[in-house]
Amino acid sequence: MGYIFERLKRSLSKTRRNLSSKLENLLKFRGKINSEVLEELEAILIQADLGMKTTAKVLEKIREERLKEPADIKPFLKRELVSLLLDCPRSINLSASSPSVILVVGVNGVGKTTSLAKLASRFREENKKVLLAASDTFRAGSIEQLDIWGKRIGAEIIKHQYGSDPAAVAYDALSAAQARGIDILLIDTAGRLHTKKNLVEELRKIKRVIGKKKKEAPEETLLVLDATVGQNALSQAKLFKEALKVTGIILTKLDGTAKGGMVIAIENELNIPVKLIGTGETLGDLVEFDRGEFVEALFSS
Ligand SMILES: Nc1nc2c(ncn2[C@@H]2O[C@H](COP(=O)(O)OP(=O)(O)OP(=O)(O)O)[C@@H](O)[C@H]2O)c(=O)[nH]1
Ligand SMILES: [Mg+2]
Repeated sequence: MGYIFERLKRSLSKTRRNLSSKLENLLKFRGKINSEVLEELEAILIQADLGMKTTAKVLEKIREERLKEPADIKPFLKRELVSLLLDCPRSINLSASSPSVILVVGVNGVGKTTSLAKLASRFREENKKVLLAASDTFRAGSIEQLDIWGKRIGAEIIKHQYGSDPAAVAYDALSAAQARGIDILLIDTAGRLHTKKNLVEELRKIKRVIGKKKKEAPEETLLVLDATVGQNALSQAKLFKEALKVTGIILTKLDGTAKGGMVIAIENELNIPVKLIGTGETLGDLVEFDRGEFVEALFSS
């Protein structure tokens, strides 16, 4: 736990400050744990964006275990929060037959394109051949933005005109990836559409089209959520989850928020693994999620 842990810790500093200063106050309470203490704890956890359901579970467990001493709350919370997070592998799923396809989805402005670039950059560092597909054909400037990232990280991009069919771009990109011996194709998508057409439907079409060309593709459908919006991210995730068979979450902007408890609510209520977290705006600001390290960073001084 060196550099990466420090970065994680730094990105969680707002959440930690929010959580621990209030917890410390609570722990100064001299009597035994009573309903007043539990109410206070409930408020603290909700303010850290653990969500109603998850917070209720934690409180129920405290009652169940008949915790008496306020001093026992912190170690209890550490254990409990780890166990509320999923016990599953979190690495990006790449298939044995190249190219692996990673579809990046989410509503507008959450950090899809930036996260895609960070991920692509990481693959480039591993000397993998990477191709980017500009399937956001809607937002002004989106294609140029991807172009710039591509040049910076040494990845080619496949693009069409603005307003063209995002699924056609994805299809062409997969053809190109197959022809060029690309290891990983990453598909950038829009967060909003110019037509009334449902965003989820449009994304499903992308999936269908690439699935026709490669049966297992996309190997990953990564949903990008912005941690700063708090519980709204949960409703966004519900929208995408079933329709698109989301395989993992990238939680961005953890550095700018005190709502880091989001991670626990997402995993506990949606059962989708958070695979990566965004800790800033530069290419290196992407951290693989580890539940033990996360909780440790949340409570460390
Ligand atoms: N602080 C911080 N900023 C981030 C992070 N990830 C993305 N951003 C910023 O969020 C803003 C939006 O990022 P984009 O990657 O363009 O978001 P998008 O989802 O592709 O947006 P649209 O294409 O408009 O739907 C940019 O200013 C990014 O630099 C992060 O982890 N931390
Ligand atoms: Mg974008």
